[in-house]
Amino acid sequence: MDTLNVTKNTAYFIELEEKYGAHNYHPLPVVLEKGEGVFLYDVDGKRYYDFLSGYSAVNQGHCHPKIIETLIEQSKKLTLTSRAFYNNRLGEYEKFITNYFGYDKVLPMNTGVEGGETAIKLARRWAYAKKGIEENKAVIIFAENNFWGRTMAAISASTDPSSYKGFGPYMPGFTVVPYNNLEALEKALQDKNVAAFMVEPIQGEAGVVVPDDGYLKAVRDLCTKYNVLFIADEIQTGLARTGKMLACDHENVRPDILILGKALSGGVLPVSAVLCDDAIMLNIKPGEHGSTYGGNPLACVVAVKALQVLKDENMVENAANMGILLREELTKLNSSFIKTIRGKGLLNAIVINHKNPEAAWDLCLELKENGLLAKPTHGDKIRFAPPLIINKEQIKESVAIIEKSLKVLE
Ligand code: PXG
Repeated sequence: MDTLNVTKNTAYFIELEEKYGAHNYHPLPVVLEKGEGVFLYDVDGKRYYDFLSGYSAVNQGHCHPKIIETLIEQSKKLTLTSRAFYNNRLGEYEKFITNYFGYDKVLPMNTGVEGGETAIKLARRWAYAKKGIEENKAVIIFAENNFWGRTMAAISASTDPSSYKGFGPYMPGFTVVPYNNLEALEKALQDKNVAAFMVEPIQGEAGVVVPDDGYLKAVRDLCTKYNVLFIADEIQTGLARTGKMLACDHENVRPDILILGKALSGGVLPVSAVLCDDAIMLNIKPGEHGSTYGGNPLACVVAVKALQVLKDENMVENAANMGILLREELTKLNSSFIKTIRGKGLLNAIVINHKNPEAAWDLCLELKENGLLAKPTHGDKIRFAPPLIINKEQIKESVAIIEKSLKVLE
């Protein structure tokens, strides 16, 4: 149905994916072939504002020239050695990123979900080696509606049936408390076997759910009080996305374990990182964790450049300012079809108010027609998260596209 309105060229590529690829996604019917800054271009040359940014992997903008230049230079020299040997890029990257975020050590991985897995292994090991929890008894607490990927551990922590249903049995030792609920968290922390609480400072995939002011600070205090590790999943919220370098910076809290991914490479290759201090990190010994590609020299130089670019181009400040403007302009539309506008910095979502449950999808199709790409999440929510280099005029033009597109819901 969705492909009725597309060109022959577009239909060709969609049909290829349908025929030869697993059906584990339901993309919008647009086939992209080029990205530049805040824009994407389809195979017919049509230009779009990218309001998804690869789920916040492309904070620095598509094909950022400095990141790409770094990628090309290093890729001519050395790309992968494995961790069986040292390479001349890893140590420099480790020094750079630990200084950047203020932790003793980093453990490099690739995808975000591997970062989450790594954080949990670190927490369990710390619980046995340092906290004195009996072997195999450690408990990790998660928040309801968390999303941190698709591995068996990640779906075992999930409360979303479309993530976990039909894939059991699940990982033991996980419990879930409601998000943004300190009472429930404190109750769960009474269990002496709790090793860690792993939480997104703003829940991304759940629909950009922003907790009450003071939540993160209180989580920090509770974790300290009960000698439990605070693991912040900043894979989507981190790296300037919310108008601070980390979303935890909004409340000046420092997690015990920080997980980064996505924009750590500016959308160029999968690079994730887990940061913590020695008392936690050094419990894992040689041979006990790792990854073939983790810490490869290409990823290392790309990550350094991706982090430098965030600072050099003032993306924290721009995300904060453009986020305020975006929410103001959306509010001014005063549309009866928008129930809620929420977010921080350039991590935003609207909740659609419409009797048709397909309304958010229909609106995204219309946005695409009018030159803006966004994707619904959980039915009625649409994330608005452009690259952090977007400017005032571009925000205004984007909101004009949104205003025009909303008419499709009348
Ligand atoms: N943590 C958070 C907060 C995330 O949003 C992950 C971990 C996992 O990252 P990787 O790199 O393993 O996907 C995410 C991922 C998708 C999709 O279809 C992914 C995310 C959000 C929406 C869709 O892969 N975020």
